[in-house]
Amino acid sequence: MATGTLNAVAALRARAAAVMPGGVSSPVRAFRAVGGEAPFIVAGEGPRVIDADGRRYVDLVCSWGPLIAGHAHPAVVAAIARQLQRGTSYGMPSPLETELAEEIVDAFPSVEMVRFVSSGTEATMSALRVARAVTGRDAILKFAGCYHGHADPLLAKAGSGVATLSLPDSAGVPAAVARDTVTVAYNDLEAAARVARERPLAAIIVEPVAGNMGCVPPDRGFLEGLRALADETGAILVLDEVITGFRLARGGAQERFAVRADLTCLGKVIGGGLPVGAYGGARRLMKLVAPLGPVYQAGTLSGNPLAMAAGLATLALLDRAAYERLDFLGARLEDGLARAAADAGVPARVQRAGSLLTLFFTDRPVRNEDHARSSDLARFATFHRGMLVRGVLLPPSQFECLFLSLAHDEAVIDEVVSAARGALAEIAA
Ligand code: HOZ
Repeated sequence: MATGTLNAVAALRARAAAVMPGGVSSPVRAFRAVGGEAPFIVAGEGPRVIDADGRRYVDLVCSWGPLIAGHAHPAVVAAIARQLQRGTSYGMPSPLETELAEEIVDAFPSVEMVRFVSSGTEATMSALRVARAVTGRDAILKFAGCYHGHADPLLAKAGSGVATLSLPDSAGVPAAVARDTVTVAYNDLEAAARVARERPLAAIIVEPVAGNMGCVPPDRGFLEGLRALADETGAILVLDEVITGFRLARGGAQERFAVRADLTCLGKVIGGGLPVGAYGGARRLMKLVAPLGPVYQAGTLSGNPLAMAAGLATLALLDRAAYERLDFLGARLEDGLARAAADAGVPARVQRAGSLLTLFFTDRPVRNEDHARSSDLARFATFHRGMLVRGVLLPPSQFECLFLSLAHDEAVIDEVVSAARGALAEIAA
């Protein structure tokens, strides 16, 4: 693909739009919520991406979370290259799967056995199947604004792209399937308790830190309350740690908030930038999965050796110092953005958990999807465009998190804050 030619991006965009809906492989990438045009990326280097016109951006998307080591980290590239020489897929067990499963079991005390799949969507969909099999119940409880992938039962009030495009839910979901999904507001433990006591639930599924309505941490006691509710009612507590797993801490949100899932869903970081997902839990639950038990689930590329190699190389970088560093960088960015907004006189609120954060254009705490939706979306769009022209690529939606990586350093964070000062000054004017 020719790069460096002025307007290469515009030509690529037109070609893509002719053959792919919206010209993209995932809806938020079409920039519909922020206006302007999505850059076409041809390379990533550490904390930056480069588009087909040769423009460089500080990348705060980080592939929506997997790139905790940054783009093309030498250790990850070397691990993939080594594996590449040995083949790309076997469709048979390989030792790398066991190694990665052992890392996960070691990091998550609630997980004794793991099944690898190819995406977070598959992980949550399969975890629900296990929950339904073990409880013999159909209904599930989810929280508005939490996104658990695009399986039919999980698209109700699904946050992420569904919220970004202002869709109520998705078309094409059978009414019979939708009936079994009950939704209440995130952080509303009372509403969750009411539902769980009224209706036998197979599962309560939640993002322990919501990352798909922007960054919304759990209120104190929310996760512990859900744990107690699941124990009381016999529902399976599914923690969707696709974003938080190995990002907030090695043991994810479960380590950070001292809460235990029955089933844990993982993805993103454990694949080091290659497609992967996983679900796991106690042996008594996971032994229901075929071939040990009657819950069927399979995949040609599941446990793919390239993804396993990239995941293992990434996890090898994530020691205590790495998490301290990510937290430090997150705090620096939080502080810088909050000060920049205050200095510009623009009402804004930065919410953060470790290295994921969101700048909401609102002056009140964002505790749930309604709060997130009531922030000033037009202002966010202006801010997004202002950052892009200043060389900073933000997720193109108020309802997604910024992600930092170990490749972002103090100088890069300061560059982002300085761009934000410019973009916010424009908004204030
Ligand atoms: N909506 C997902 C992130 N929360 C995926 C976005 C994408 O890959 O485009």
